[in-house]
Amino acid sequence: MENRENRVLYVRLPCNPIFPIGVVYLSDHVHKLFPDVEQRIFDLGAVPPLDFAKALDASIDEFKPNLLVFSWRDIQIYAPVGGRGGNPLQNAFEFYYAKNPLIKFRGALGGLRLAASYYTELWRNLGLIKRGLKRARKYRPEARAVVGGGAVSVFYEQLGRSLPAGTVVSVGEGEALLEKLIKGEDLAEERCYVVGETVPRAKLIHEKPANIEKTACDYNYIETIWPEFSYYLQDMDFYVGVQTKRGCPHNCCYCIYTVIEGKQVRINPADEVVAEIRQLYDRGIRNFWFTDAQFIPARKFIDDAVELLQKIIAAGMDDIHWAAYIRADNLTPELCDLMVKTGMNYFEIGITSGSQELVRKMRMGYNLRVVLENCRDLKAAGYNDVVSVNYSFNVIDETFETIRQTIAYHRELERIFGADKVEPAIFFIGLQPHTILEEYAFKQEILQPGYDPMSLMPWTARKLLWNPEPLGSFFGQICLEAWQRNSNDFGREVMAILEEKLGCADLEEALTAPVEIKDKQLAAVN
Ligand code: B12
Ligand code: SF4
Repeated sequence: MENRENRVLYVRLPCNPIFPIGVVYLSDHVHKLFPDVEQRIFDLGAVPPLDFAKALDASIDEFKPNLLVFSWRDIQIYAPVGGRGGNPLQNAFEFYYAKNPLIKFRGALGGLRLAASYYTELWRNLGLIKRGLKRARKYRPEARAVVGGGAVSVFYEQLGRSLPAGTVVSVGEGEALLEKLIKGEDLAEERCYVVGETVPRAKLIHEKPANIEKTACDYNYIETIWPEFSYYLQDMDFYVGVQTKRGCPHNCCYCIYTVIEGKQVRINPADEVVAEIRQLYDRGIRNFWFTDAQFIPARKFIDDAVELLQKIIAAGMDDIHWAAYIRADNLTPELCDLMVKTGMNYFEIGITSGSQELVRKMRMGYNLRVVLENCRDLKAAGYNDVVSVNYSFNVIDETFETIRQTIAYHRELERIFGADKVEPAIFFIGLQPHTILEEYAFKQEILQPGYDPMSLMPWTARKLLWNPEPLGSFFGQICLEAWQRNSNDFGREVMAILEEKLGCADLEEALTAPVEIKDKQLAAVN
């Protein structure tokens, strides 16, 4: 491909209105390397569903790209919240666990509706990719499609089967791959494969991402190639994504971020991050989501977080708010103070369990006692906003005792922040490929290698929505009761019912893990 001829169209596939930071960064990177390449961003997240095909056609007819960069953010929908096809967790649990046949039937119907909407979205997105490519080839017969993004990174092996031959399927960050595509270079070394030509290498997802130092995104340029940019500027409650680092060094058994982004943490220079925030700030944005897998992945990155927050203050942006995933074991009083001063007004901590013993078995590397101490520091620094605490019950070796410990832990967090400020987000793990938990499921013969991780067929979905017996049905009943009592406050209801039924442990018990790990199975998997 001659540079001069390249016209790159970025199509963000339909998605809830989350800022399409992935394509923004990719196009910024390409522009910095190849200023002559014509680019355009087309965001289907800002288009009503009935108009998807028409709008895509129009965009291709107008721009006539020879390279179509499709960005697909999310596919998996298990969550305790209302998804696009209803509340997936509730439907599944009603179907699996309800004793009342009417509720079971409602769950089955809900599940069917959900499966229908899931498969419709899947096929619709695949259809949009095919349609776009075909249309572009009317103008540029050599036009090529490349697909990537969070969803593709997780399901790259499965998605390739349904894409047109010649499509490049990308895993993880796309900057280096696009560079090579534009230069017309060989892709063999990149984290990708070409449908119909190459097959994904074994362990492709475990390969390290390219080490590219990120500079501030140039929004002056972005707004010239993205006519709908203003859509995201209108709603002032919107949290616009800004990345401050990539990678996570941890090994949490169910998590794939650490594989997608790699274990090596790469810090985006603080001055560049601030310069990027400044450009958005000058356009009226006041809410930012630091899209890092973890904002403070380990203690050695505390200084980087401090530097960034100090520079935000020095830049005089004192009326912003920000949110992020925070490993609260990596805070210091100074950092807490800066977090409050710079306007952090929401954060999520994914401790998964309040039992130190289980946290250790899940290989999460958290010291729960330290988390509590740091939360006290954060409160003392003046943090008065909401913290969402992600719990996933029944991942491995859960017992009534460890549940009681989780309740004790949660109540302590409530004592620190105030019960109204601590939101228990009850997730059940959606099992993902390439995780330690998947290997564990193979070893335990819960899943067979070759299963389809994207299947929503009830017999597979029941295993992928991780809630194994013997406690599976117990949790099923608890959740059903919680939805019945108050589905708008599901997490708190679950905690209340568990406490009514099982009581609450002594906090000290929760914080102390027995030295001897009885069950080393999960640890042995890795
Ligand atoms: C931050 C984050 C959030 C934040 C977003 C905040 C915000 N305002 O932006 C919050 C908490 C809101 C969130 C919510 C959800 N998230 Co989320 N989130 C993430 C996370 C940690 C980072 C995403 C991100 O912005 N990264 C930074 C940008 C720059 O990277 P990027 O967009 O991925 O783009 C890069 C690459 O993907 C690639 N790329 C992107 N497009 C393309 C295209 C091509 C052709 C190529 C070559 C490359 C390429 O290059 C880009 C630049 O390097 C990822 C996990 C991860 N570590 O990636 C999950 C992730 C994207 N989320 C996921 C999910 C499922 C969700 C939810 C749907 C969960 C739920 N069930 O409720 C919700 C709802 C989202 C929605 N659409 O409504 C999944 C999606 C995959 C899947 N399993 O289906 C991920 C991958 C996590 C996971 N492993 O499960 N999320
Ligand atoms: S700390 Fe968070 S991002 Fe890192 S491996 Fe664990 S769950 Fe994943």
